[in-house]
Amino acid sequence: MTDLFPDLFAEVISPDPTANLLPYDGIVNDFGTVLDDAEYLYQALLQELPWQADVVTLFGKTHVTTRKIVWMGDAKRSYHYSGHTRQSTVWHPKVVHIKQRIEHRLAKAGVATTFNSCLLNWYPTGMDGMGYHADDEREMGMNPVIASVSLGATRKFAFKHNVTKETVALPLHAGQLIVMRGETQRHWKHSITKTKKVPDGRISLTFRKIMT
Ligand SMILES: O=C(O)CCC(=O)C(=O)O
Repeated sequence: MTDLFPDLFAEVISPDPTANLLPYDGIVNDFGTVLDDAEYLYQALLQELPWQADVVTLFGKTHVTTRKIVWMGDAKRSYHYSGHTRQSTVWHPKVVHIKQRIEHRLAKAGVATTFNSCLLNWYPTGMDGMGYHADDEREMGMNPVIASVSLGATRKFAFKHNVTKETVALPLHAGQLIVMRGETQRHWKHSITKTKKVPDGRISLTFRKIMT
């Protein structure tokens, strides 16, 4: 395993957003801390959003997760993953504001894109995670650009290559932005690994562009 930041709780100090964290078959860029109001946003989104349990079907078995989600986006969009279709709720103004800040940051780095949906995940403690999966649904097109922003507790984000099984992991801190793009979803799976060491909650916002 390539552990890019061996100390999970070390501060990420101005990483180079042009550097590719993956060794091959995809692109992941780390923009470091881009939200300086992450603590405020964590509390606000926790209180203000209609969090619901997620339903995941794997190998024919359906599970209700302790992780909670909100799927937000432009009107009348639906999105299919893990065997289930979700309808988006209307944009929350604070999420729209985060989206605009992320799009602006990406444009400055030459990754010009706009997002029309966002999956928010709330992990109440470190014992809530998300297993290895790829965001490779047809609705997102061939090589989707997915921007992921973290709020709350630091958690480990791990990638595993489909064929070589090589892994790459990095901690995601409050306010940090990473972007997955290129062929990443075709060749790598990603996960939020569970841990007993993190008692606190975390929210991730993954901004995507769904094709009509
Ligand atoms: O919580 C995260 O950072 C990962 C979320 C994720 O993998 C997803 O929404 O597909």
